[in-house]
Amino acid sequence: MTTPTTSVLSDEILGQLEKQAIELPSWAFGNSGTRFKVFATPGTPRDPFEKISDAAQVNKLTALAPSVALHIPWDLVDSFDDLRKHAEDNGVELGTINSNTFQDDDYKFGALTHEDAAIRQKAIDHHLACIDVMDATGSRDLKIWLAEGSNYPGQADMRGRQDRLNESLQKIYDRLSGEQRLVLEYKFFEPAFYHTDVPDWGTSYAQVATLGERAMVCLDTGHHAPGTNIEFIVMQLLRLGKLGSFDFNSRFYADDDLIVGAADPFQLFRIVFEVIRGGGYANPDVAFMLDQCHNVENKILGQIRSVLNVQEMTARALLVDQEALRAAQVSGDVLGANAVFMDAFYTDVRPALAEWRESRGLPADPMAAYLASGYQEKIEAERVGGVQAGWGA
Ligand code: PSV
Ligand code: MN
Repeated sequence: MTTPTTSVLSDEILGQLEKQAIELPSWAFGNSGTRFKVFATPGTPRDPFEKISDAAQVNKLTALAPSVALHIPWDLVDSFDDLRKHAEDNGVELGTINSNTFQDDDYKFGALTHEDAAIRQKAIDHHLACIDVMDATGSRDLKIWLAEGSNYPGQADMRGRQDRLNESLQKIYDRLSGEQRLVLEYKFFEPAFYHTDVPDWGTSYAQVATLGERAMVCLDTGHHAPGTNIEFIVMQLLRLGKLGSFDFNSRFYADDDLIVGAADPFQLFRIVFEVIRGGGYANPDVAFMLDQCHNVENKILGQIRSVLNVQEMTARALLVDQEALRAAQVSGDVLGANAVFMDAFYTDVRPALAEWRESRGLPADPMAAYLASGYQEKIEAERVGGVQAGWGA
């Protein structure tokens, strides 16, 4: 086999790749685990400022991750102005604000859908407080994922819950201003196991469609049943103008939150291909975010690996010869069309990307550069004492 060179990626493709921006989740830098055990790791951040510092390392070494998503209340700080300044000093921005109505006893039977108007109002008020945070951080998107549903047939009035959800969302949406948007994430199960109030893209779409133009759908790649054709959903939401954002991650079984592209790189390629095909790539209306946890691997390296995986599959998707593909499709050349698609997928773009990185003053191998940087040793030495941040703190 010959070694690919930069010629594998044309200047036009490199120009497209230069526009790529992937938002990192603050919670990826905290300790996380399963319901069985959360492992502590030396050097784990103890507050949101340290999470931002770690996220900034990923951007410094890859130029791919210019913003960081926050989760409220996990990332509450006394001064969001200070946090914003800390981010800017470190070369990144504060991004999407995620609400959290899944860790409060009042929400056992629902939050925005609850039968009790007082609890619904409490959940609405939490979202309004998140919008206040957005005003301070300059964030554009409010991302809402709801842990609401029921465990047993007959337990809940599913129809009434949809109606209450819509009313609650409208109250939240109406508080947004300027460029701010609401993105509603869906998930087919967990923590409820019989029915979930926003289980699929269709329900999310039905809900946001009535709110207004700046209400969109968030697609978390880990939130579908096995075998779901996720790229079809991507195509449809782009077609409808309602794909607001991605939460990228990988799953083998449930909502595993593993490194994007680790479980099924071909699926990631297919998804990114449809994003490009549908005009969603490097389009500010479609935010690329990660939603991952690193339970056993180094967290900063896990995030570097993740953004590189997205970049590699994007480069491959950009390599698809769209004209040849279209010609094969029109002429009914089934295997020819498939071959055009697979040729791009099987092209190893890694050497070309490494060369390109070096040409831009970035390390050819960001993973190795991180290990050689001394940053990990520094945080392990400095961050002793205090309480390590975790998923949920
Ligand atoms: C829910 O499983 C989810 O995907 C939502 O995006 C939450 O905000 C996030 O995970 C918490 O890790
Ligand atoms: Mn998610």
